Amino acid sequence: MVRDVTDLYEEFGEDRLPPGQRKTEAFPVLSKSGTPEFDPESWELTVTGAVEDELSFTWDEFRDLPGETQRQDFHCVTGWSKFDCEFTGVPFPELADRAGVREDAVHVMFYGMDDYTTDLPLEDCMTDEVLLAWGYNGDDLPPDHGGPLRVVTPQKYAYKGSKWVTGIEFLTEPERGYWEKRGYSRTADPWNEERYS
Ligand SMILES: Nc1nc2c(c(=O)[nH]1)N[C@H]1C(S)=C(S)[C@@H](COP(=O)(O)O)O[C@H]1N2
Ligand SMILES: [Mo]
Repeated sequence: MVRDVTDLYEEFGEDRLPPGQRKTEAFPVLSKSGTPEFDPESWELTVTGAVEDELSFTWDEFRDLPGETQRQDFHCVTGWSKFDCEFTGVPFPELADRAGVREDAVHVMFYGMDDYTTDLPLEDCMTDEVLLAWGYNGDDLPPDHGGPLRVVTPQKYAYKGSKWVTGIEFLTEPERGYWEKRGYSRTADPWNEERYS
């Protein structure tokens, strides 16, 4: 079963294609550095910080979590948008609920295996469309696109979705991630063209 969430733009703007974006059929790869190696034996995802119970998952444990498939759009801040991507994975709130988010948590930092980081306000993450995705169009998520596991954020520019994610940290104060330190927006709403801060 595929849940179509491509209408979520209606919450944010008039048009499915955000202003200043071009639609592409390709799926370009955008990485700040190379594609890291994945070893299913040593891979670990940790959920830490302002939570009741810090969590860690092996690859097998993570794959046993209940997942879902969603049809989503993908908007890169450099100006391309790809419609109708089918991602399979675990909704962020499912993971947050398992850890038990503390009341003083306000922000989230995601960590990728390539030393990427990106941050979002907690409330922007607590929506089912933010997926920790291992599947793409019925297959495993390709390594260049963040496999084995990435975050996707269809309501934000795609730099908010860390590829090769292995860490999620709940923060009591906002902090800036890799692109956010370099001038990109902390909130990154494509319909409001929040590209830079
Ligand atoms: N770990 C990591 N995640 C990342 C990036 C990166 O360089 N490293 N690039 C970001 C940017 S700018 C975009 S547009 C998307 C690109 O995803 P894609 O390569 O699958 O198109 O991943 C985002 N997540
Ligand atoms: Mo991007």
